[in-house]
Amino acid sequence: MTLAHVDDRQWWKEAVVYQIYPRSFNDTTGSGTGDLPGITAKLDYLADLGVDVVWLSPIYDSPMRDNGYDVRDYRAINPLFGTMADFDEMLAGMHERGLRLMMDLVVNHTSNEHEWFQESRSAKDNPYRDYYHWQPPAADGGPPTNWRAFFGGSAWTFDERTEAYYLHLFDASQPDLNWANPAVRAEVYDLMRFWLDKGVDGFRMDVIPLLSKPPFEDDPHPDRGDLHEFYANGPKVHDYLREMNRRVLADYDVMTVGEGHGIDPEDALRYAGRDRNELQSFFYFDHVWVTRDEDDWNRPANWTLPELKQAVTTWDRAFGDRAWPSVFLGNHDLPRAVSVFGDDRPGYRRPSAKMLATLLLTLRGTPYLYQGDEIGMTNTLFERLDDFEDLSTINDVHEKVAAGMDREAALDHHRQLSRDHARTPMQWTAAEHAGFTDGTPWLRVNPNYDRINVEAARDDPESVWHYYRRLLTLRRERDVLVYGDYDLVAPEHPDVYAYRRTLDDEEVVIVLNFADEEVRFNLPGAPADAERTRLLGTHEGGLHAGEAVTLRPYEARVEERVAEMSESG
Ligand code: TEU
Repeated sequence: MTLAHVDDRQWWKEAVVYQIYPRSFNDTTGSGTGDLPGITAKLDYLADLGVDVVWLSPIYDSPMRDNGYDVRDYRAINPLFGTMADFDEMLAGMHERGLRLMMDLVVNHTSNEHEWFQESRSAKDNPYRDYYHWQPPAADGGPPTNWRAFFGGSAWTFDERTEAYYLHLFDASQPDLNWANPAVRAEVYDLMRFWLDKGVDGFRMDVIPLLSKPPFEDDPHPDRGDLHEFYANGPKVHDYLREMNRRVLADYDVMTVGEGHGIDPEDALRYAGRDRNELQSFFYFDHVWVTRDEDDWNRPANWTLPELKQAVTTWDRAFGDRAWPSVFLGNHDLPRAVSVFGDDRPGYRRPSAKMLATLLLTLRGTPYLYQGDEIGMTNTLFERLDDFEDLSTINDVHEKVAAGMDREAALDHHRQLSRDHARTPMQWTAAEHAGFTDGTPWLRVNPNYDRINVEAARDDPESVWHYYRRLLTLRRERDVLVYGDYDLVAPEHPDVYAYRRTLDDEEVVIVLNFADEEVRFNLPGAPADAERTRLLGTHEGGLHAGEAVTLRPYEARVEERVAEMSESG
């Protein structure tokens, strides 16, 4: 099955991506906000870690209501982050070190402070009017449809100036662009070329399934939990992406990945299938949904390992040799991976963070590693609503309280899974504010920075950081870890996630213990006399074929079957 991919080697299939959330990465000015020179100063760090590509969350000029996912000017650098000269220097520094840069393309919506929107709202006959979705009030003067916004409330906001409603699937400060207007599409293609011509190497495309809207009619199921099913995959979205590919992407050797909920595997193949000429890859979120209430993304759910395995495996199979997967466990919208999928209690944090690193870097697909996960950064403590910065968290608490939920209960959801957990400043050292800033950080540093920081991790050969580095080296050396088939073993096992990666006569077995206790595990289907050598693991000792083995809490093992006539012996 994978042969098609081996025959179609691509740098972006072999790459490991590191996501930087610029506001929280490294501050060089004492403003309390990370900046581009701060990233440039850490390029040696990234090269030393061994990643290949940086995905930079938005750095464009923005009022920062949604931390840059509300763009005011697509061709200007947010002054909080620096200047265009800083950007050019950062990009040159990346390329000098063999690193590539993916920008975040946020073009489903702009900020309401974008010039296009300012023009658009000013008069009904303004040339920019159709850059956005305007609708007259319903007969009762209310919003044109019952659509709800992802960040709470109606998806329509009334603008008195022209007595009309505009559409915003996210916050009211993020009006949706009207992709049905060819002038809008031309603007987007132009701004993409602007960045590509500067030398950027790709785009992560924000909420791409939402570009084309369904007809402006009532959602028949307004109370359903996941709104995406109604808004995503609109009638023209594939026409737009094919046009974007033809008019822009086809001219550059770049990496593209689509982001967004509300897609099933068949939809994903429409966006990222090899023969589709749209995007190269797509993120899936089903493994994250496993940890959430199916009717409320902002509510944690009890989950089991077989469900997680099934989500990942279903998507791997669906992509097959028809599309290339992208995998992640954390990003800027999620709580910390070790706190969700692992165990952040003292004594368990380190092995479980390494175990998750093993999963991320040995699944099939391009791995996306989120800043701080390489040192096992954890969720932090948020007590009061005032401790949060994220607008989606704050809006959700308000909405739940207004709907009658106990305030503490509403807050508790976000104490577990607010987006702010991922956004606390990067922990570089044990110095004040974790060495992130000399000023006052925009969001409080996690108090565990005195123990969990890059400096301490680099000094300790047993750290999560060194383990990541070894894994990254291993992945670079082994085609089987990139292009090999993935086959799940023991799908129903409640504690162990085990799978094989195979390519021609190479076979690597990955065994991960997700339990906080010892587990006996017998690798099914392993011939009793097959020999295995250990490539990497969280603990000492090797798994012997056909033999039950005792896995220690959160133990991970990566082992290779030694072929009989193996040249390497
Ligand atoms: O997120 C899109 C998205 O899928 C949201 O539903 C997201 O999961 C949200 O965090 C739920 O609370 C993208 C960006 O990654 C996010 O940071 C932006 O806020 C959002 O789009 C709007 O641009």
